[in-house]
Parts: sequence; C-alpha cells; structure tokens
Amino acid sequence: MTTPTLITVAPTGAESRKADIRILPVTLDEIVATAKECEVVGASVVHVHIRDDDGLPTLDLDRLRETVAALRAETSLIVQLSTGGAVTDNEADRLRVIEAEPEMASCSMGTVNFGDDVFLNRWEFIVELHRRMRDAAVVPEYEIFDLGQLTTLVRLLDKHGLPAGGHVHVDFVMGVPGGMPGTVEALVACRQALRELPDDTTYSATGIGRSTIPVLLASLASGGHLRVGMEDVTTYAKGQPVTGNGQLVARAVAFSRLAQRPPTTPDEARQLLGIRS
Ligand code: KMH
Ligand code: ZN
Repeated sequence: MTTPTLITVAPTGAESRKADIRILPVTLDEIVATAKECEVVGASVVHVHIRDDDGLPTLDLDRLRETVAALRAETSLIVQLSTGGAVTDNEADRLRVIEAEPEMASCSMGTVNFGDDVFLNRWEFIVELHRRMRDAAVVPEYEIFDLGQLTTLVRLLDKHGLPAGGHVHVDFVMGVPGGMPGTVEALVACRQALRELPDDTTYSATGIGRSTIPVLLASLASGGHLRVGMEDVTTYAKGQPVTGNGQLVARAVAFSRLAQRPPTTPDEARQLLGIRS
C-alpha cells in the first residue's frame, strides 16, 4: 500500500521582508490567494504567519481570527496558525493565538539559536501551550529544530498526555542557523528517535534555504511528509528566485508523484492527523 504525502505550505513566515521580496504574501488577500492556489496544486495544510498594515509580523488576535475565517471560507485547507510568531513575540501573545480557534497550530519543542537571534521556548511555556491547545481541541504540529527537542516531546507527552485528537504529528525544521543541519543523516537520526513516541506518529520535514531539496527527498524516501513554502526558501534554484508558493508546492507534488506517494486531500489529511471535521 502506498503512503500518500501530506503537503503543508508555509507561505509567509516572520523573517522575510516584503521590501526585499515583493511577491511574499503578507496582506489577507495575498495570503488567501496563495492558499487557494496551493490547494489547487496539492497542498492540504497552510501554516500561517500574519503581518500588520506595514507588512511586519503580528499576532493581533482580531486579525488572526479574520484570517482563519477567510481561509476557511475560501479554501478547504487545514489552517495551522503559527504560535512561534517572530523571535520578538512575547509568550502571552503567542499563547493567545489559540483563541483564534484554528484547527491546528504549531507548538515548538525547545529554545534554539535562530541566526543572530534566539527563538525562546521555555519548558513551562511549552507545557502551557500544549495544555491550552488540548483544552481548545486545537491539534498541534510539534516543531522540532534540533534532535534533543524530540526528547522534550517524549517528556511532554509522558507527563501531560496526548494532544487533542490523540495523534502525534511532528515537523522537522532543518537547516536553521543554530539548529540541526538539513542533511539526510540528521533526518535519519530524528526518524530513529521517533521510536520513543507512539507507533503511529507521523512526521513532515522542511529544509531551510539550500537544504530544501535534500530534506524533501530524504523525507519522501523515509516515509515522511513535506512542508514547503516561502517561509523556508525564497530561491527555487541557484540564481532563480521563487515565483510563488504554488511553484514550491508544484515541485513537492511532482517529487511525491515520482515517489508514488501522491498528495493527500485536505480531508484525508484531517483523518491522518486526528482532526475532527
Ligand atoms: N519564526 C520563527 C521564529 C512556528 O511557526 O511555530 C518561529 C517559527 C515557528 O516560525
Ligand atoms: Zn512558522
């Protein structure tokens, strides 16, 4: 039996500037338009960071609610809000993201150097986020930036129980300067460490920048799923800027089909992830 591929698109992120990358989707209309395109091409989850009127990252709750509503109205995608936000966001604002009632949200499993910055995720914060997500029936995607963060996830689930829906899904974010490298070896190490988690745990992987293709191929070959998008990479090939998120999703779909692992529909992805539709 073939395992289909769940493709998540992360269209915007918090790090790139609209002034530098004109096609980066930052307004509500731009985010909805890119999400619609990516759904047609084969994505089933959209990982969402939003921006303010100046194009800067924000966790404004009204704006998050409006974004969730618009994406629900215009697409069938699973809306996964980022609780990671930007490195400058405080814990209270990050916890409040859950109040926008997405089907899914990211939940990072540890502190990591993030380029010249620090992406702070204290243990107490992680526990509180996990608890609030479960109380609100929001399904987490556990973001793993380094191998040891899988040990933190094992500890979290042992001490505080399974997430909403009962299924564990992790995303390996590889190649962040300060985190694990985006290599086949690192992905294999992460995959082996999954043995400590429930048997049906699923994983996706994304490689930042140049590591995008090796990580994509390694994840597909090892039974994992994919995350792609302009949050993680803005160059399609050497000297060739990305033309849009749809281009990255199309490449992921093509590789998935070559691997005989066609993309899931959003509803198949909901079933896989334990999301009640
Ligand atoms: N922007 C990064 C500091 C997430 O979305 O949950 C954190 C991040 C992780 O992107
Ligand atoms: Zn993110």
